[in-house]
Amino acid sequence: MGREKSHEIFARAQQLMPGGVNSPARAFGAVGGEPVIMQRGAGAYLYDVDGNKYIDYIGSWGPMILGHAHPKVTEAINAAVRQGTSFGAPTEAENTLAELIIEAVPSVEKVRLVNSGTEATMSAIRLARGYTGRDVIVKFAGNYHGHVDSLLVAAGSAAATLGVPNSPGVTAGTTKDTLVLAYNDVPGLEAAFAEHGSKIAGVILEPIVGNMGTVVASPEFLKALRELTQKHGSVLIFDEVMTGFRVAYGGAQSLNGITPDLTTHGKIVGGGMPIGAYGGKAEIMDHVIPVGQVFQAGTLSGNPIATAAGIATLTTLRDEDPYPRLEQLSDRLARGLVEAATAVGLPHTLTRVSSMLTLFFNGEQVTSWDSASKCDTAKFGKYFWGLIDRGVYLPCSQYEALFVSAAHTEADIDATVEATKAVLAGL
Ligand code: KE4
Repeated sequence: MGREKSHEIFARAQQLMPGGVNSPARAFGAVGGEPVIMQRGAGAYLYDVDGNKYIDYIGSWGPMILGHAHPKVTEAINAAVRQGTSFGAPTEAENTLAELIIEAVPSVEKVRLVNSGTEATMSAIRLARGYTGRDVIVKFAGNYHGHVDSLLVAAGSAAATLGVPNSPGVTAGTTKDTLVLAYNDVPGLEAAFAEHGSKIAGVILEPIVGNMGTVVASPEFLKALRELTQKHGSVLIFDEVMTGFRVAYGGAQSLNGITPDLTTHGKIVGGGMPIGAYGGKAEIMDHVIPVGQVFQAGTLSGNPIATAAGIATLTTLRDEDPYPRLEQLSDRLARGLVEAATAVGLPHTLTRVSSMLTLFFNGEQVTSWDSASKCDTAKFGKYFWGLIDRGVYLPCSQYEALFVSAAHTEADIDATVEATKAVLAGL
């Protein structure tokens, strides 16, 4: 499997862009080697510039639940682009996409479209602060919400868990009001609210985490989150940028039965085009400018091309309901991966919710960053490259979720399992 052209293009890319990429997630930093330059996608497959074909399980980090270049999405984009690409004025398509999100997610009564998941979470925490008049935001280790300054924090001194910046350029002032707690840790959450409750504007979490690998919030944790935020008048924010329309049409909240105050979306709602959204109770959302005072704006927010792609994607998901098939395919894949790992005695666990899943190179159940951080990431890197060389393209980090699309087939799944068996046998 030659990748000469890829190597050439990447060498040039490194002279033009930091690390040769426009997002570090694609830089293969966690697995070594250099990224593969892709030429095109079709259904469940990606094709690189050297003509190699891959069964794709990244799906653009989540958006491509229908598969690449789905005809309905492509047609919608083509039709929209002929009308012009952006007007900077309201369009009816924004109503249509907003209605689809509101219909799908009962806790969302009003929604604001933005251009990325980061913008959605940044705006949601600003809204929580503006609505409550408080400063403190709680987040959880191992949860990622985009590159929002105040959320780029590591846990500070164990006691206070006050956030200290984990990126140069983020000031101590920006993160001093961010509390970082352990995911699935109910006593820790209770202690934080006992000490800071009246100052906590909001709590943001991935209700099913994708960013430390797939990790599920326990029912006790979710119940405590809802009760404590309710009791202290804090805003509960579900970051469903990844899980929204992924794990179910109604997202994680439709599975766990917890009603958040605000929800953020991204990825699938744009069908591969740049879109994010934040929404929730009208009473909170009406604090957003121009109705309220909380400022947020965006030149291309709700633009005609992105909304066309999002509308086509969500209506196809709603009308064709691929979720039972995604469950079947993903269960087949999960069983095969576990069988392959067990056959070679590899310490592993696997967590799956619908079509997002992670095979952890770790014999301990992963429930928080503490357990996730014990994974054998070096061995994962070898597994990753072994699969690449056999035409299977996984997320390039142990701390990501793998995604199955409606375009995958049983044959793709079985080929992936066979490749896994071959690679693990050689590790
Ligand atoms: P974006 O700004 O990348 O559209 O969304 C940020 C974001 C917010 N919330 C959650 C739960 C997310 O997973 C993300 C982005 N996810 C990563 C991959 N896990 C995006 C990959 C990348 O940064 O290139």
